[in-house]
Amino acid sequence: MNRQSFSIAVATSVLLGVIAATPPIADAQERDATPVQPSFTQGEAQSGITMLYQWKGNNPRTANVGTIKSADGAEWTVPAKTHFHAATKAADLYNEANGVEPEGIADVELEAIPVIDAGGDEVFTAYVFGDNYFEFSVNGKLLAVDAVPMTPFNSSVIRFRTQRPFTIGIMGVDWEERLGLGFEKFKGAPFHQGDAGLVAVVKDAADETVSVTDANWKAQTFYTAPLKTKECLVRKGTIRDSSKCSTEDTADGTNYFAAHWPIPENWAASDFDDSGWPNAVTYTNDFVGVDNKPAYTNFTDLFDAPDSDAQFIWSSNLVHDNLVLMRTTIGNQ
Ligand SMILES: [Ca+2]
Ligand SMILES: [Ca+2]
Ligand SMILES: [Ca+2]
Ligand SMILES: [Ca+2]
Repeated sequence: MNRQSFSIAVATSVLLGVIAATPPIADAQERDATPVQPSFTQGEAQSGITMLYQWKGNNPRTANVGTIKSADGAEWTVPAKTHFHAATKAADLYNEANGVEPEGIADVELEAIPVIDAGGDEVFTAYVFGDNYFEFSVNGKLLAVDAVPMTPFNSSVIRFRTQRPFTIGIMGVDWEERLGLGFEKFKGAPFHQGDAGLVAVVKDAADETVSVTDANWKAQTFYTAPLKTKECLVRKGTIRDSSKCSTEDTADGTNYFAAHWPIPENWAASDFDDSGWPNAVTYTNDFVGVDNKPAYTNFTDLFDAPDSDAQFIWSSNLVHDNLVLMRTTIGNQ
């Protein structure tokens, strides 16, 4: 319901003596930390198939999106509804597709990267490597999106101007080729379960690190697949735990399920209440498997700095959780 009809509904409820007016459902569920029930889909998305990006080089992949309906009639964009075409692309730290392949941070001309206005006078620089795709917001404003949705594995720099305290919101997407199923086609395996992970470092104008991804961040999943059965997904409060779901590849995954949850419209805003979200889970470089990815390994002095080591983060399941929202707030100095 829109704001006006909601106001009318509230007024009517009060007139009728119904004290507890019912707010819009997503809002109420987030505020009360009442678990939001997922919608389940089964099989591969067949409609709205759109190509976002095609990479024909090493490890060639086509990144598509599609739509699929759940039994309750809701339509879901998989693997995620993105702003890939509409939003500013984050500048390349390392991107083979654009021929940007510096040996290290010393070879990156940071001053040439435009500063995006997020309201304020202090300039910050964020360095992000995501498997596979991210969208980066500050105080609810989308500043930039990953230039490559799936492959090649790239990394990005975002310079922005804001003031402390400020909230960073990152949408992370583990891309897929079997849309709606969370499977990719990998080295001849037609239904392979791909994994995810995101690492970020934020520095101030004096090159001091003000934030690294770690277990203090919040992370919640909104799309979990493939699920061999719906029952392997355990929901307890706001915990969405797919650790009991099989991570095995399969010869035919077309009957597998997926769980989808609606994304709160204001999830990236500074005043969004993320107290019900789980803390991010950290993963080692080895577990994520970055040793053959120069978009990461050329910048270990950034991502693995001994005094401020950024951790790979994600929700509790690096394989099944394919759309994860992550948040942190950088306080005053
Ligand atoms: Ca990417
Ligand atoms: Ca992946
Ligand atoms: Ca690290
Ligand atoms: Ca996955």
